[in-house]
Amino acid sequence: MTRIFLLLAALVATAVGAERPNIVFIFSDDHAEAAISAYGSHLAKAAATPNIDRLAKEGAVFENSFCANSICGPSRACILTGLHSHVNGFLDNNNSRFDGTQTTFPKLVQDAGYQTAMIGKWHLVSNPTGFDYWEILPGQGAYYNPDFIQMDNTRKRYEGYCTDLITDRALEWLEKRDKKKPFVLMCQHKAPHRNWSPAPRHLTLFDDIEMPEPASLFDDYGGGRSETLKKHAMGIAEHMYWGHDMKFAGKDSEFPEYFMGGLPNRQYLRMTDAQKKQWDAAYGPKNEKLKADIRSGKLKGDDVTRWKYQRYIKDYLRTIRAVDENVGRVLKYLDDNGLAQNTIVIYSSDQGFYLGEHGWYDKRWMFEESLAMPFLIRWPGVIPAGVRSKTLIQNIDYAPTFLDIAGVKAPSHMQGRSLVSAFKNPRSNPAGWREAIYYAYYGERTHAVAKHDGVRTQRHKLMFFPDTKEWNLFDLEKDPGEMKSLHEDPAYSETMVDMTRRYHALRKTYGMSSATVPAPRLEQEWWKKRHQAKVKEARKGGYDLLFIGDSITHGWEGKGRPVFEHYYAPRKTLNIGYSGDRTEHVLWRLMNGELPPQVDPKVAVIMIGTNNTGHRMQKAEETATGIRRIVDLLRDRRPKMKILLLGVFPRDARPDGEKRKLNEEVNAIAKSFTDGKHVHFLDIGKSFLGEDGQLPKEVMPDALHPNAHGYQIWASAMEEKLAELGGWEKVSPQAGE
Ligand SMILES: [Ca+2]
Repeated sequence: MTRIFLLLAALVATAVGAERPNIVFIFSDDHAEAAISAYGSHLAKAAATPNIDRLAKEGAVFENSFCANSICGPSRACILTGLHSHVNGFLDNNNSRFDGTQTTFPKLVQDAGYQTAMIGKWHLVSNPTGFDYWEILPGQGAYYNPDFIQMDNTRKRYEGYCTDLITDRALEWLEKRDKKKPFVLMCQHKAPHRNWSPAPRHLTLFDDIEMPEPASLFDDYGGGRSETLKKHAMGIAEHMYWGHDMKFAGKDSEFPEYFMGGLPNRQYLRMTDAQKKQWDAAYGPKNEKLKADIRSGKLKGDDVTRWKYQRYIKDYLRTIRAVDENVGRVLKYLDDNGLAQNTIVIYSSDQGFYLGEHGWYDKRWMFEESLAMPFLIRWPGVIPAGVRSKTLIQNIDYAPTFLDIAGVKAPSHMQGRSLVSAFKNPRSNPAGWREAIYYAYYGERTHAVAKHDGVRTQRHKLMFFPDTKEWNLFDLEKDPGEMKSLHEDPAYSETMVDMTRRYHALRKTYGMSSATVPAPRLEQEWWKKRHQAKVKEARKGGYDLLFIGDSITHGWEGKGRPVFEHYYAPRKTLNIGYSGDRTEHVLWRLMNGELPPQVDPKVAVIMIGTNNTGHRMQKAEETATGIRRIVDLLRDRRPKMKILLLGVFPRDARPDGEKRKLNEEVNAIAKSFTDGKHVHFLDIGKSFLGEDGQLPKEVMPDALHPNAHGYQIWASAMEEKLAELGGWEKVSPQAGE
């Protein structure tokens, strides 16, 4: 009796006493681990980061922390969703727009009673969702006197330096928040992103010292590494702008053999007169000296590259000095307001950056410098102070982690894992932890880095470049600088086999295939126009039924129109079938405007896959994975909607036709996607066939597309199920059919 009472009392005490912790997530842009002294590097001594290091002293540093796709927008999308880029839809910074209607961790913690705020660099094109308060930089934002987009979509310009201002806004929100609720604050800096413009107070910092150079500043890209490396456009020697990057006046390069012209320093153009004066006083004499030295022949060739490296690295580290000072301000606020004990503080950055390694600036490659994301965390009472972890963690883990901390069960579709067990015992891997991470970069115009993907274990890294069909293998223990690929080295043949197996296994685990990477067909004018028209039509809303598919569904607007008018027009139907589309195109459309909040039908009918298999580009299993992704996407965006998934219609006139068999294989897999409640599978293929199994010309003249009669067969065959799912009265065929 007493024992039970004590137990109950203890439980009550725990429930009352265990206030859920707050989370302050301080995030920067392009901050390489080598530029954080807690990580230790050739720069650690010259450019210390004492405030960020405080997190390491009072908490943990994760030494094997990686991104899933090394660019700004995509990394942020991975963090919000817990999903790899091909699943959350934000693949690159050129063509992507974040689909804010999908499930994200801020929405879920908000539902669980947390206050959420997002302040600073967002960079996901669409406005934030899931935040009680947000104030964001437009796109990349500006270092000097930046504009912030407000929640009412107006813009407000603040005078001052961006890193200071973002912290000001964050501290002001902390001050004004509802103090009875736990919170998640995302304080996201622009710095140290290009063009590395220092704060006025740091303009001459490091003027008296030389920064150490990385060993591979003059890399020749040999050693069996991919031939695509040589084609980069991110070299310190070749690709630095005179104005924008190197901070000379004007846009035209005085020494075009060394500096690119064409882009002025746009930050300078934003400055006040006082700011310009300080800037000119700092850069003017240094710039004049460089000009004189090149003119006199004192400085030439590789020595100019060395000078450019110094200019670049010092500016980069100067912007980090401001970040570090502002991390200190946030930590002080938490100390001064009694919040330090129950607030988890994380410092991270969207990906790493090349600080001259391989002769580069920028990111994107799967090499260590840009694959790595700094991750330092302080969680008093949970994470032991001063530990270093080797556990392989990735940005897809953050969402499940934050949910775990907030006491919310992570949705099963999230691909990352909660790091809480890794936090509690940072010295060893949690039981059953991953042995490798998967990475994919999709290729962009910017900086000419080839598309590639790969896997990394504690010791090895395998990369694949699909355009040149090259593999690269690295032994990170023996060759941490990744200067030599071992993919053809006989001593590594077993490692190669093992890593290739891991590569294929992880691609399968994450549902990565040609059928699941969202892809538009915007280069085709008719497709682009149809998409624009459908987005407009979708926004009108008020639909009870949604058709999703390819040319066969598209045909409801052609040969199927009379049948459509009879059955579906009265049910307020939106048809988003597109001739020639494969699953990957449908995925892109659904995440890019064809499923706005106004489209909330009772039922969606999906019939897709013919072109995946028909063009013989994809195997049945791959096609099915693409169909699965469409179903999962709809389940996530419209949890109440019923889905009628139709088996892919038969192709080929003869029953033993190859395409016919392939579609049957797809259907055998797709059948298992049903959950009996929201997702229903129906294979009406047989309705089109003659008794001998042949596909009659009177139904599908080209053995692929139904004619008017064929559409009647389709409507009749699914009417009973459709009426049941939509709660509609069953429609009978028109007289004569
Ligand atoms: Ca970035």
